[in-house]
Amino acid sequence: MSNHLFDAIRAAADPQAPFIETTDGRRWSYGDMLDLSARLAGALVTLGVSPGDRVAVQVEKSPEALMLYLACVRAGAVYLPLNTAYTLAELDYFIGDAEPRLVIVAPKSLDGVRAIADKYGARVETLDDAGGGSLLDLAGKASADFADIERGPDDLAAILYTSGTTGRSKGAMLSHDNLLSNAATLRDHWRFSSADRLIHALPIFHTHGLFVASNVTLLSGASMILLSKFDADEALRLMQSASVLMGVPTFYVRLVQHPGLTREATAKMRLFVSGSAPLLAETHRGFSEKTGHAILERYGMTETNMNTSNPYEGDRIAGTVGFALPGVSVRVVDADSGKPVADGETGMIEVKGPNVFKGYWRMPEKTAAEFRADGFFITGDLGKIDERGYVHIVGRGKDLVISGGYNIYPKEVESEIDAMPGVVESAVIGVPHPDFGEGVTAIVVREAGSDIDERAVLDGLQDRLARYKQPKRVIFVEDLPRNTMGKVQKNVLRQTYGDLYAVK
Ligand code: MCA
Ligand code: AMP
Repeated sequence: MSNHLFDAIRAAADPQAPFIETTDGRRWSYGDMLDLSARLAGALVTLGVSPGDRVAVQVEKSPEALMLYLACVRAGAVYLPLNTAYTLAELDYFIGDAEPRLVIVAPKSLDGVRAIADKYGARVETLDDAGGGSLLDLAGKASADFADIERGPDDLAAILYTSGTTGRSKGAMLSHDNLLSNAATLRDHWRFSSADRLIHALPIFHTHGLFVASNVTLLSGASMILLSKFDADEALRLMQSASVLMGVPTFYVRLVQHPGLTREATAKMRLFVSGSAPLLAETHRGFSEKTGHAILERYGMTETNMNTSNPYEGDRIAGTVGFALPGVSVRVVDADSGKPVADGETGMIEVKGPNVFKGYWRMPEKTAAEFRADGFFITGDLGKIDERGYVHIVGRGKDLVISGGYNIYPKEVESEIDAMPGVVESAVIGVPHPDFGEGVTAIVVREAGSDIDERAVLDGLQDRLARYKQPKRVIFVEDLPRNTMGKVQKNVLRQTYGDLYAVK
């Protein structure tokens, strides 16, 4: 039987070749990958997972967690990874909306998550980051021969939630071919081969660490060193035996500040990729001055996988995200009329190609609203294409903050703050931050007589929102600036508080 994505992964897998190494010295070959993903797929089927069922996963990063993703692909399930920072309040929404058959959690979260899963009729099993948990116990009893479930190019492989500008998060439905076509394109574009060794320091619940980093490695038969999280000392040490690093701009900001970043330290590396948020030109230049390497910046979205990339050979220009990837069409249009703007002019970036998702889970109207009649997806990013064809992202048409590569939708944070006693209203903005790129910042108007302060606002958010969404600062004002239409002028606030996090 054919399984569109896994057949390609299997074809690239030499059972003897190394696949994953962890920093504590554990190793998995491609043969181990085939074996464990088969056993886990068998365990999923035993637990009642049928083709098309969602399997929600909130576990710490580990080789077994990656194998679980592959097991879902093999079992024809829809993998639904969840940020480990999400609170129970946030999980309740995802589980209620996606209605997974099965939820896999870290043992420490079992009690809290079980109460939610019970409510929505989902079963719960555990997986820890040290090779234990009830799911692995079951996998241990399953066969290493698993007949992969038939899946075609358009069948769903994953749903990744991406926060909406209004209302709740939307589940982006990604098909087998969305993932496979993009990973194959990136493998070729970035010249990946089985000789590569990736420093994998990104989380594996988002597109960057899960699909870009892992699928590209798998399709090349390359290997990776799996770090539980990014650490500049560790990354520099590993550069002696690795060839590629993929990271968000914060990785590179921290590396540039590190005294150990030198030409010698990076001499064995072939490629440094950055994405998920804008890489400052000064970081690009600083890195290049210290190492001689030009960071390769690319641009993507959960809904579209990767759209553009700076060239492998040719100029990697700071402040640009390069050219449309082969097979992907990128255009810049006037946001209102939908008509293409002249070269060099700013407009809405739209994309079309095999990389673009199948729509938002159970939200046909929202899906329809984000596509043009000719099939182009409206990204919400503002950009321009220069005379050499390089795409520049110059802003966002959507109210979004990106902090350390994580997206935060201000509306979600504002709704939580506005619901607190003593608050009239709030505006949440992103302000330049030396480490995270943008720092989430709340500007709050209190009710007359209320003594609510910064601490109280932050404490109130503790169990409601993941830590990275919580404001780094809360500032109180008499009134929010508004335009004549009564709309809050966030640009004025961003200007007023622009140097809040500036290093003095
Ligand atoms: C951690 N904290 C954060 C963030 N990460 N706050 C804001 N933004 C963040 N991103 C909090 C911690 O909870 C902690 O809070 C404090 O900040 C300092 O933590 P620290 O130890 O410095 O953080 P870290 O563990 O080193 O993490 C920073 C990080 C990490 C390495 C940048 O956030 C990260 O790996 N980000 C990558 C995100 C990513 O993969 N994005 C791709 C999305 P306290 O001390 O108060 O408890 S996919 C995507 O966007 C598209 C498709 C694309 O194009 O790729
Ligand atoms: P996500 O919803 O997590 O997939 O984030 C996608 C968003 O991240 C895009 O719509 C962009 O706003 C932003 N993004 C990703 N890569 C880049 C980049 N290289 N430069 C600027 N913004 C980026």
